[in-house]
Amino acid sequence: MQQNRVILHVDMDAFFASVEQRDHPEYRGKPLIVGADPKGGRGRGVVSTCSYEARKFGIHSAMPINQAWKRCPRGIYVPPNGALYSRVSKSIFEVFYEFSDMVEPLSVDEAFIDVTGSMRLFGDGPEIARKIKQRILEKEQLTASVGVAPSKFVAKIASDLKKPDGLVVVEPDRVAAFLAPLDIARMWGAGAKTQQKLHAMGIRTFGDLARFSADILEKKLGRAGRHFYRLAHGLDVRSVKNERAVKSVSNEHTFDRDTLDDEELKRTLARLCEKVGNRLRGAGLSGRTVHLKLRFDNFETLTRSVTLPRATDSTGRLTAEIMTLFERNRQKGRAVRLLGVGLSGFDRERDTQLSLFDAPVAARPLDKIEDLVKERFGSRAIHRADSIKGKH
Ligand code: TTP
Ligand code: MG
Repeated sequence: MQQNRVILHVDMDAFFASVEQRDHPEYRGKPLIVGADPKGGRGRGVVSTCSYEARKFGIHSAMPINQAWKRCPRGIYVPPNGALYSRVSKSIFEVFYEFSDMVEPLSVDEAFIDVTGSMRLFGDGPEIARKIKQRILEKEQLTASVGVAPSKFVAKIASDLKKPDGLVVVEPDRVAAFLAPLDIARMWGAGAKTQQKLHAMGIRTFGDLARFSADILEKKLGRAGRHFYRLAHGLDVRSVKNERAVKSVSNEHTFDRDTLDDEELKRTLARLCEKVGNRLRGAGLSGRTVHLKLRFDNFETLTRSVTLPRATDSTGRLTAEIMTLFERNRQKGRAVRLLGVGLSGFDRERDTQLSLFDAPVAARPLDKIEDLVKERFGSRAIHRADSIKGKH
């Protein structure tokens, strides 16, 4: 039996609208609509989001702005300020990473966080959820709602139940009881048609669904039926996918024990660069911005980057840049918990640029040989001298 995971789902409350209300006290307590210009009821765009005060009028995300206007002409209408929300989003995600390495972003204001490995340091799931809420409030003066559960599916449902500023904890032995009364509309991946079918079978809640066997559900609903069966019984085993940014290639290593050992640190960095370089070339990508992540034993985390004049996919170049960043930012005498290496700023024109201006891969024989050997024998088959014990 797999060990129970403890997964948090964090979702900011009325995100864009809350940021605006924070920065403009005159908007607080009022129906605030962030979105397209309503143009006195003739606007053609949509609502991005609105404050909870505006939701009382039936306004919601993606509603045509002229409909919102009809429902609440006296509301305050403001255009979205994307750059501002991105900054706040980044700051919130930094809070998540203070508590765990395993963070899966779902959108600008929402993520799964697997905290199973963080409990020794920070307390149990509910305790970490409270700390994250508190940190976000102190740092950004914003509220978040959190669900704590043994699976992603249940955590996501839980975070939504007591919005705003909610915290809902579902213990592993309470999953079935928690789901039973909930509307089947909350089922993941069940569109309008599937819901009609479920209703036709007399299924309105998760409890109703749980009374059917997997075989019958599969017969009636196809493969989705078996999937629904698993979800309704709390058997969601999908793990939190640790991916920091969609547009970067990166790799991290958490040491079994925090380390001060110079040789071990540099060897690990070299190996991470090797992996990243390998993946870059495998995906046909080259990038300009090199990132180093350095987490100390108390979870304090530094991220440092350098942008190169030209894009690269060379392991050698990446390693040289990373070693410079590391030397500049390490704090001698402080033990390291985690190291990460990444590359972003991908060059879209790469194909043409490569053939015209850049050295083709074959001109860097070391990279080429490494890739070929790995392709053939697996990633452990070959390592550069600087990532093998005994150098440095
Ligand atoms: P959500 O988390 O879906 O909504 P929310 O944070 O505004 O409200 P809730 O308290 O219910 O979580 O989306 C996050 C942000 O993404 C939201 O503030 C605005 C933006 N967004 C859009 O621009 N268009 C959309 O259709 C949706 C759903 C969200
Ligand atoms: Mg939200």
